Formats: sequence, C-alpha cells, structure tokens
Amino acid sequence: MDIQALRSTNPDHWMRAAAIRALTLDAVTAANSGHSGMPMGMADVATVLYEKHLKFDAADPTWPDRDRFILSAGHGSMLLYSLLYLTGDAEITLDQIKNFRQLGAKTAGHPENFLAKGIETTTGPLGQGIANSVGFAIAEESLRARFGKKVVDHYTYVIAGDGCLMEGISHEAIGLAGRQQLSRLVVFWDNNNITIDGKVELSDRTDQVARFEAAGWHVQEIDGHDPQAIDAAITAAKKADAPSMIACKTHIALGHAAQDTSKGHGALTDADQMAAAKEAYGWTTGPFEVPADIKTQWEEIGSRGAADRAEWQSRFDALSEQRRNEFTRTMTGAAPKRLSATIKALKKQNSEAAPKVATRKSSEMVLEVVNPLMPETIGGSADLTGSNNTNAGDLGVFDVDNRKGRYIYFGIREHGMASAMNGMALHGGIRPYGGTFMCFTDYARPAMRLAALMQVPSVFVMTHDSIGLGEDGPTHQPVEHLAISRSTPNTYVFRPADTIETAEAWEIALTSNSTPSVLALSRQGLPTVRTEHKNANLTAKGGYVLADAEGKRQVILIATGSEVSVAMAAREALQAEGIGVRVVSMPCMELFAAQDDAYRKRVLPGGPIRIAIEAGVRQGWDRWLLGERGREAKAGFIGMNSFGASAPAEELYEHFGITSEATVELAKSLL
Ligand SMILES: Cc1ncc(C[n+]2csc(CCOP(=O)(O)OP(=O)(O)O)c2C)c(N)n1
Repeated sequence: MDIQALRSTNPDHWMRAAAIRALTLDAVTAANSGHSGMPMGMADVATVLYEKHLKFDAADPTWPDRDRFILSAGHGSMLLYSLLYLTGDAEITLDQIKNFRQLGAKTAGHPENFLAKGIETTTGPLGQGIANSVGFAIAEESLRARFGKKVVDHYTYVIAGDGCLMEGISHEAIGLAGRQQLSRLVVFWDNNNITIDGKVELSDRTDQVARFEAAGWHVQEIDGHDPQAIDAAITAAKKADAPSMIACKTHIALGHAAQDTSKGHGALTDADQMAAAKEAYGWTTGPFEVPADIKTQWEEIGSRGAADRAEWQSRFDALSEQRRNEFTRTMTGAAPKRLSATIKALKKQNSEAAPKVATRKSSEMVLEVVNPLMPETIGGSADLTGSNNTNAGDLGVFDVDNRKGRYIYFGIREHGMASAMNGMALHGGIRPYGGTFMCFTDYARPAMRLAALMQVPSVFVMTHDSIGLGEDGPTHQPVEHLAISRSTPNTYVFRPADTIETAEAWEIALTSNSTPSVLALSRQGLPTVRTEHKNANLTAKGGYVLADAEGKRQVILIATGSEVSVAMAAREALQAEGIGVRVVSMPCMELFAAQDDAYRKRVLPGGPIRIAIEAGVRQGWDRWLLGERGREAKAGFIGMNSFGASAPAEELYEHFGITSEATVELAKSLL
C-alpha cells in the first residue's frame, strides 16, 4: 500500500483518519492488549461516515432521531472510543482512552452499551452486532410508521468483519433484513481477508457479495481507503430501497509492519514499529496527543448535527402534547397506566373461572389484552406461532408494505430473532417478545446472555417447557434449560403454574427496564391453582405460600409451573393421612432470592421436610433444599436426571416418577 500516495491525495482526510490510527496504537500499547489492526484498517470508512453522513450530535448521544452506529467487529473497540473522544463525547474523555481496558474505565475491552451513552450496543461476540442492527432498523421502521417521518427518520450503520460474516447468526440476520427490505440499514464489510488464524481462505471461500445479493441486498464494492469512493457508496446506499452492504477492500493495520497479516489483528505494541508507522502517517505528536487543529476538525464533525437536532426538537415540540407524551413514554419504556388494572382484571376473571389451560395459552390470553394497550410491543416467533401462542391482540403483520404491523415472522432463526429483539429494545421505543420451544433456548442463548449483560428487557417466550410436551421426545424436551437460564445473571426465569401467575409474570416482564425475562410455558393443560383472587402480584415475590399446612407443618413442597398441581395433589393425600403440608409456588427463583431474609424465612422456615418438584434437573434447587435453614437429611427432589423420552405426556410423568404418589412416598420416607 502506498501510504504516501494516500496521504498526499487527501491530506486533510488523511490526518483525521490518522488520529484514529495513532490513538489506537497508543491505547493498545498502554494497555498492552487489545486489537490494533481493525481500527487502523477501517479508519477511513469511519472518518467519512462520521464526517459526511452520520446524523448525530456529540452533545446529546441519546437524541432519539440520531443515526445509530454499531461496531459489530467489537474487538476493534478503539475505533469507536477514538470516534467518541475525537468528536467530543462527554463520557469518553482522553483519560478514558488512556485507561483503555482498565478496571472501572468506560473503555472496556469490547464496547459495553451500559458504560457510556454513546455506545449503542455491546459487541464482541462476533455476529451479534450485525444481528442487533436488524432489530434497530426494524424499530426505526416501526416507529416511523407510528410517529411519522418528522420525528423518526434515521439510518443504522454497521461495521462488520470477516468474523461477523462467518458466524452463523449473520446468515439469519442477512436473510431477515433482506426479506424485510430494511432500506435504512447500511453494513460496511471490512474486507481485509485476515482473521486470527491467518487468511480467510484457510476456512472460507464464500462469495460474500453474491451471498448478500442472493438475500435481496443492495451491494457495492469499493476501495475502503478512498474517501471519495466511500462517500459515493454511502450516498448510493442511503438511496437504495433494500438493505445495503458495502464491501470495503481494506488493509488490516494499514501502514504498520504487520499490515495485511494476522499479527496485525491483535495488539501491536512494538515501540520501533509504532514509531515507523506514525512516521509514515506524518503523525509527529507524542502519545495520546492529537494536534489542536485536527481535534477541532473532529469536534466540528461532532457538532455538525446540532442544527439537525434543534430542527428535530422544534418539529417534536410542534406535536400535540398527547403525541409528545406518548413518544416520550414509549422511548423511555414506561408502561401505560392501565396495564396494572388490566392484569388485575384478567387475574380476577380467571381465578373465578378457574380454566384448565396450558400456560402458553394463558400467555396468549394475557397478550390479547395487553397488546392493544401497549402499542410498543412487537411480537414474533421463530416459525412456531401456533405453538408459542405469540400472535394475539390483533397486531397485524410487520412487512414491507405494512410497517405498522407488530407481528414478525422471524422464520426459523432463533438466534437471529433473539438478537434482533435486543436491537429493538436497545433502539428504544419497542418492547420486543419472541417465541420458540424452551429447548431451543440453546439456539438463542448467546443473544439471551447478551440481553442480560446489556440490561435490556427482551421477553423470551419459551413454550413446551418440559417432558410435558410428550411425543416429540427428548430432542424437544428441555431438561437442563431452566438451570442454564437461571444460572445467567440478571435474568428473570418465570415458570408460572397457571393463568394467574402467567399474567403476573408478564406484568413484571413488561414493566422491567433492565432485566430480560424467560417465560417457561407448558404445552399441556394445567388446572388453575390460584382460585382465590388477590390484587397483589404474588409472582413478584418469586415464591409464596400457595396452600398452608393444616395442623402441624411437617412438610414443605416447593414447585414450579406444571408441577405445582402435582404438589397440591400430594398435599391433599398427605393431609388426608394427618400430615401437615405447605405448598410453596416458586415461579421465579431470582425474585425470591431478592426478597429480604425475614420474608424468605416466613415462606421457608427451618424444621419441616423439604421437597422440590420440577420436571427439570436438580441444579439450582439446593439453595432452597439444603440452604435457607434446610438440611440434607430432610430434603428431596422430584424431577429429571436424564433426558426425556418420546411418549404421551402422562405416561412420561409416570415413567420418570414425577407424580403426587412419588412425592407422598418420598415425603414419608424422609419423615
Ligand atoms: C463468537 C466469537 N467467536 C470468536 C471470537 C474471537 N475472535 C475475536 S476477533 C476474531 C477474528 C475476527 O476476524 P475479523 O472479523 O476478520 O477481524 P479482523 O481480523 O479484521 O480484525 C475472533 C475469532 C469472538 N470474539 N466471538
């Protein structure tokens, strides 16, 4: 690569981009870790994007109508941090750049959305950013249809590397975006032909241009170091009526001895090589020093959008008060006032009617009343709509010619769906929920984990939550999935026992603003166990006494979901023999653990036998069986310790010993 030619052809652009390259080299060297090559390779693209196209105002990184910039290749985090610092972001200061990757810094190894307002999403697990971006673009389309172009009118830009495009999730994302013709989505592919192990050819020969075209994208190929070509390509991409991919031919670690090699991917810290690279760039200042004139140019770019923002504000102010309030409520994720009363009414009605329904059906009943109330919900399923009962409440279908539709056919793309949901939630203004079988949380898991880490309230509607699904057999019967979900920090795992608990779980999920929810719902019909109406949301306590012992309390049965009725039947049998049994319903362990000690002690006092009943593995239960005043000699578990089998559900419950009879027997043996 002829650096001198690049320098002399576009000298001003060159120095602005060189600022990113120099800061990256300095920060990675100071941290003695990180990834230098990607920011150095994509500095030109990012510079032109920020200078000429990205609608943003560094003074207000949360301005709702800003363009979104997503660094899917999150290892190149210094690219984003440099851009934020250079443009004058209040949080990513020079000090933060100097403390790259250090404890407590906002400049973490990979961008974390919750550390700074200017970071749209957490990236690092490759492919997540590009899949999130599909959700961002859907959110923009949906909100534009709802609130109008005057207040919602922006683009989503993404930088994705070879790694992002090799990950399977990218296929799901590209397919969905292509089908939905998300024309406000522009992806730059950092086509540098290098990954960690070497050249891309080691493991891949995909024609990416043909691949994107095949999925219905608008595609261009450019030299990623030519500012005019970059500018022209972005201009064309914005005009396209399809999502756009710009293949940017770049050189990783441009201008460094490690250029075009896999060594260039990682931390470039050699002092002599760094000095040589900076000399080639014409960069003469010391470490972390950006010459004042270059910093000023960048700050002008940072404030370029101030006028746009002011104009947007006056358009917004001209809306009726009701529209303004609704927009603000929607964007801040506040639930409508009527939600609580609606949930209470549904609970009351169902406590009285006491239907025997599957909790997936209960969930549909909740959505039927909640969706009309909450125009911010967007629901969907990964091709299991009829099984997940997710399409309720007259949502209409989100499609190219109906952006007001709120139901998305995600296709058989669990991972892409979950990641797009996170993108919608991160964009703001949308409360996404999406369904699949509980067993396929495995297929969505990386995005579910990120929802928890990123503190976004995506709702994962996971039906067919145990062997109770029956004949589909062990491939479809979750056994370990509750434990896996519960082991994830900042995740509510709800396993409601009936319609009442399902309504309560949904209420919590829909009013949470920083915790995702997993709703584990049954395929099989379940009797109503909450037959006495209570206004209070008992599920919010996580666990509560559903039925207390008559006479001396000798046994406490703790159960969730479909096994709560098993516990109730066992209680009846034991009480008939004069053995006092309390039943504790535990729809959400995380919320129970969050209660104060006194409450937990009231629900789980020391002394009685304790038996937990759940058609899943024991892992996660021992705190409630052995801890919290429990004792090993007086504790038992009724559940699964193997995979399931293919048979009618009732036979499986017998076969695996998850019955009231087995519970009675175990209780007696422990007494
Ligand atoms: C899901 C996932 N798998 C593996 C990694 C580890 N990893 C980080 S960067 C990278 C190579 C990416 O190559 P490319 O996208 O071409 O980035 P470049 O070499 O251009 O910086 C790998 C394997 C990761 N971050 N995420």
